Order: sequence, then structure tokens, then C-alpha cells
Amino acid sequence: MGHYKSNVRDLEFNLFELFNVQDGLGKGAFEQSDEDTVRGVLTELNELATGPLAESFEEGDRTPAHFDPATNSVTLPEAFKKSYQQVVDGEWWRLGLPDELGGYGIPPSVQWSAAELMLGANPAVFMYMAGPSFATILWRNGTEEQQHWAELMIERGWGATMVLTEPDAGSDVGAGRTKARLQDDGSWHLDGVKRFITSADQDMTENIMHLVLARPEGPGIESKPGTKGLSLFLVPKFHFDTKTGESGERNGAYVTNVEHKMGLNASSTCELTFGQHDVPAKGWLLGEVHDGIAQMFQVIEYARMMVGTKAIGTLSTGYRNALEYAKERVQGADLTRTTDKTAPRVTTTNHPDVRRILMLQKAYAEGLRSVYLYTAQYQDAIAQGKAAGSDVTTAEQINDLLLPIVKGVGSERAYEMLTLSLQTLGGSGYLQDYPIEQYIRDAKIDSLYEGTTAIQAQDFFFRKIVKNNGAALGEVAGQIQQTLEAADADDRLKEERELVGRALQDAQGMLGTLIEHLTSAQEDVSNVYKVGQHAVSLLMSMGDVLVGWLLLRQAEVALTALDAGASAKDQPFYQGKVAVVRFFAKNVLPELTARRKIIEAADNSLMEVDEAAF
Ligand code: ST9
Ligand code: FAD
Repeated sequence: MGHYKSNVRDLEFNLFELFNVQDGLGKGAFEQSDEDTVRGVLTELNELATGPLAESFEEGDRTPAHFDPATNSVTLPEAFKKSYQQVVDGEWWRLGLPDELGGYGIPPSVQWSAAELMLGANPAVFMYMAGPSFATILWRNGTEEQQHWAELMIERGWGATMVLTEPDAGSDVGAGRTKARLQDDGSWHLDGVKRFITSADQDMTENIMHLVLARPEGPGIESKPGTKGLSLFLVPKFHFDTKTGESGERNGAYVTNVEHKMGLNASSTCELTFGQHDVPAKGWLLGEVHDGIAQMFQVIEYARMMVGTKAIGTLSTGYRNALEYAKERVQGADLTRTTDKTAPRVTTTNHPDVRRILMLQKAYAEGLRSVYLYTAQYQDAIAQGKAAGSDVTTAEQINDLLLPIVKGVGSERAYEMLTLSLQTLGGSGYLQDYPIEQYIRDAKIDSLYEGTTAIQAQDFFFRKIVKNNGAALGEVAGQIQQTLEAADADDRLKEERELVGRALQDAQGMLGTLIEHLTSAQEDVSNVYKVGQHAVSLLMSMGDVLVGWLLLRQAEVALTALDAGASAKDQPFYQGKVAVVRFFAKNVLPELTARRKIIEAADNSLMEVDEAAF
């Protein structure tokens, strides 16, 4: 058995029993798919994920991406390349493509379920498959010729990268200094050094298309500071025949270093240098418009969803590995019989503390899966709405609101819970005999790249709530209220509903206080520091409310299924859904009241501490 323990039952539960995606299949944008296709996709992909894909997970860690400075090239271990090839040959990358580029017309919610399976089994493999997805950005924003390049990228299976970060420009992308100078033939020469670029070189694809943010220079080009002065350039590793895609001369974008990381070692993280060698680094402006940051955010939105799903997928397999171990590990007597030295030894699942940490892992693994799939419901609605020519503004705003929760809360809770997965195994968890230590190392990056948690929290508060006048949040809060006040609500979940209701009030109270601080910053600007100090707490709390609410909805579905006489095989699954919301509502949600009190008592004493006193 490989390391990866997937949870297709729970994916299908979310898709078909909780969110009823089947209602949208066979129509509009999803005309080509039906329930059987979707179940078939998940079954087939699950076999690939738990088998050939998971097979090279460990090898990719122990034999990291290798950099050869003499040739500026990166090589990957053979076993890893084999896994990649199998996913590519299966054409699984087509799942994410629009119909006109050869996609299958599968809803985003199903695409992300499929992504969870691949990301949980071997995240680096999935990340190297960025070429076709990033080609859609060329397709959407490019000139007619660049749209043809998008087709070439897909047909010829090229790799692709997103290139923002520089040594002095991480969270602050607008501090980037890489320049692009306009040439007489309409192309651009790039000059600068980018850092930490994922997949910037590998030995698996014929070519790599770099999507690079740089500052344009040339006659008549206005220079603007910050992110609004950045344009997006297409910079291939090799020049290519623009009709056939055949590779030609080497372009002047070279990998000049590969980082030695804590985890995710199969994924190459590269320094990428433009125009500092003999060959110029030629690029082409995307769509001939200077709108780089907005264009790049189309990539970033996808990547933030991907990072959250990766973290949650890793948490899920961490939990299931821990559970399997605990069910078999015999250690100590039952707590009620510890004084009796002859009492039988029990499996660790009998110990209250092991139960506590297992149920906490289950709550976040299954709750956060629902959160990313709830988000994907809005991506489904956007696709359907666009196909029907209707207004999708609300769905877009809710999707935008939820992305920092999927990414920020997903990554933070996954890392926190994975340490409990390891704890469940005791000392054995610390060994490389089990996959959990690698999960922890591989998952830590999720709270860092694609915008750190602090950046997600600020995005959530300032852009997604304040700038949106709370419209999207109001919609989501309205849905939560509806569940809480439903006339036909099940009495067996009364207490849980009250606890979710109180948590929602607490989170709304936190938000209200932070908005007061922001408003009062008009008189005393330092009050905005209070928002900065507590924005992460707000983000995490809103995440907990969503987890609690979705676990409650899951439990309602489960009780109905149990009442209807669920099969013997399904009964424990549904009983688990009821147990997990009971636990989460009573043991986690009350913490929000304390967090609210902390925010209400916010002051700026922290900001007044002299740096030397830290
Ligand atoms: C990175 C990559 O870390 C990590 C790994 C990636 C691997 C990718 C692999 C993908 C795999 C794919 C595989 C597919 C397989 C297919 C199979 C399918 C099943 N939303 O607030 P302002 C825009 S990359 C939208 O003033 P500042 C907007 O245009 C590095 N747009 O910002 C706005 O203008 P306006 C990641 C947004 O103060 C403009 O920006 N690095 C949003 O100038 C300016 O906004 C980061 O993420 C948004 N949320 O700059 C950097 N926000 O307001 C993190 C802004 O007029 N730092 N815009 O609309 C930040 O995000 C900063 O907040 C900042 C601040 C840079 C935006
Ligand atoms: P900094 O921005 O220096 O942040 C340091 C700390 O300060 C963090 O805790 C941060 O939250 C905090 N901080 C910074 N600014 C603020 C603020 N304004 N308010 C509050 N807190 C703040 N980049 C790419 O362009 N393409 C890639 O493919 C890519 N892949 C990556 C892969 C890996 C393995 C890694 C490690 C990084 C990758 N990155 C990539 C870069 C990544 O996106 C950045 O590391 C990330 O955005 C953070 O930037 P930084 O590392 O410079 O940290």
C-alpha cells in the first residue's frame, strides 16, 4: 500500500449529497457530463492517485530536484518523471481546460475534487502540470497569435511558470525591479533576477513558458510605481516556430540556482535570471496591454485555490494514516482501569486524548473539504451563468471572498492538524517509516507562497469585505442564518445550531470592532494597526464558522440518510458526520467568544514596544 489514503466517499458525499452538483450536470456549460461520468472520473483518478502517482512521492523527497550550474538545468528523479508521465498520458490536465481548448465540460467543483486526489498523492506532479492551465490565461488575454501559442502549449505539453518574486519583492510585488525594454521588432528584452520560481526548469517537457511581471521601458511608455507599473510578458525557455511550436534557439532566461528546502523537494524552486548572459531574454507583452498585475491575478486566483486544496488534501491523508495507526496500536489500559495492572491493554483509539486529537483532525479535514467545495460551487455558478449570458457578479464576489479562507485557513489549519496526525503515532510519527513527517514538511509551504497568511487576512478584510461593502459576506451570513432558522430543522442538532449561531455572532462582532478601528483611523491613523494585529484572528474565526456551519449541514444530511435506513456499510460514515459536528461545536466554536473579547480589548501597546525590547 502506498502512502496516500484518499477519501472518495467523502468527496462524493459533498458533491452529490450535500451540494447536489448532479442538478447542474447535463446542461449549459456542463452539458457533456453526467453523474456517471463524474463518479467514473473520481474512481479512475483515485486508482491512479493511490497507485502510480503516490509511488514516487517519497523518492521525490529523498532525491530532490538536482541543479547543474554548468548547463543551468534541473533534473528530476526517474521515478518521479514516470508518475508525471502517467498523469500526462492519461490527459488528466484536460479536466481544467475550457471546452474550446479541449476540456471535458466538467464543473470546477469536480475538477477541484479531482485535484485533491492528485495533490494529496503527489503535489509536485500536479504543479508541474501548470502548462495547459496557464495557457488559458494566454487564450483569455492574448492577441490572436498568442492564442495560437496557447494551443501549442497544450498540444505540445509545455511547462509554465508564474514569475513575480524578486529578492527584494516578496509580499510587496510592486517593489519588483526587473525591467523590459521595447525592441524595434515589437518584442521586449527583459533584465533582472527573479527568485523562488516554481518549476522554472525540469527535464520533462520540450519547452517552458514563463509568465513574467516586469516594468516596461521605452519611448512613450509611462513609468508608474508599484504593482500598477508592472506588465506581463511571455518569455519562453526556447524560441519556437510560431506556427508549429518546434523548438529553436535557447532564449536568455536561465535558471541560476535551485533552493534547498524544508520540503516539497521534488518541486524545483529556482532563481531565474533574465538578460544577464550572452543571449537576450526576449519576451512578448501579453495581449499588447500594460495590465500585468490584473492579468497575473487571474493566475494567482487559480493558484491560491490550488494551494488551499493541496493543504486540505494533505491534511486528509495525514488524518487517515493517523487513524489507521491508532486503530492498531495497542498501548496502556483503559483510563477507567489504570490502577488495575492486569487490565487488558487497549488500542490507542480508546484513550480520550487520542480521540480528542483524531476528532479535531477529522473536523478540519472534512470541514475544510466542504469549504473548498462550497467555494467551487460558486465557480460552477460562474461557469453556468456565463454560458447562459446572465449576471455572475454576486457569484464572483463570493468566490473572491472565500479564496483567502480556502488558502489562508486551509494552509494554517492543515499544518496545525498534521502535527496532531504525527502526535497520534507517538515516536513512530517522527520517523521516515511513515509519511506524516514528509506531509508536515511539504505542507508548511502552503501558508507561505501565493501570499502569506497575513496577506490573505488583509486581502480578506480590506478588499473582500470593506471594499465590497460587506455584500458578499452578507450573502454567506444570510445562508448560515437560513440553516440556523430553518423551520424543518432537526431537533437532534439544536445545541449545535445554537453554538454555530453564537460563533457567527462572535465573528460578526470581531468584524464590527475592526471596522470601527478602521473608521476611527481617519482621525488617528495608528488605529489601523489594530486591524493589522487582529486580521489573521478574524480570518481564522470566519474559517471556523464556515467549518462549523458546513459540518452542521453535513450532519443534517447524515441524519436524514440514517433515518431513511442507510446501508450497514454507510452507517458509520453518517454517524461520524453527526459525531464530528457535536465535537467541533462544543470544543472549538466557543473559542471564538474569547477571540472576540481579545479584539474588543485591542490597543496599540504592542506597536509601542521598542524594537530593542523584543
Ligand atoms: C507563488 C507560486 O507563490 C507558488 C506555487 C505556484 C505553483 C503554480 C502551479 C499551478 C498548478 C496548476 C496545475 C494545473 C493542473 C490541471 C488539472 C486540473 C484538475 N484578487 O491592493 P492593491 C490586483 S507566486 C484579484 O493596491 P498592492 C488588482 O488588479 C507569487 N486582484 O495591491 C488590484 O487593482 P484594483 C505569489 C487583486 O498594494 C491590483 O492588484 N505572490 C487582488 O499594489 C493592486 O491591488 C503573491 O501572492 C485579489 N485578491 O500590492 C504576493 N489583490 O484594486 C502576495 C490585488 O484596481 N502579495 N489585486 O483592482 C499580495 O497579494 C499583495 O497584497 C499585493 C499588494 C502584491 C497584491
Ligand atoms: P516577506 O514578504 O519578506 O514576508 C516575511 C514575513 O513578513 C511574513 O511573515 C509576511 O507575512 C510578513 N509580511 C510581509 N509584508 C507584510 C505586510 N505588508 N503586512 C503584514 N505582514 C507582512 N514566487 C513566484 O513569483 N513564483 C513562484 O512560482 C513561487 N514559488 C515559490 C515556491 C517556494 C517553495 C517558495 C518558498 C516561494 C515561492 N514564491 C514564488 C515566492 C513566494 O510567493 C513568497 O515567498 C511569498 O510571497 C512571501 O514573500 P517573502 O518570502 O519575500 O516574504
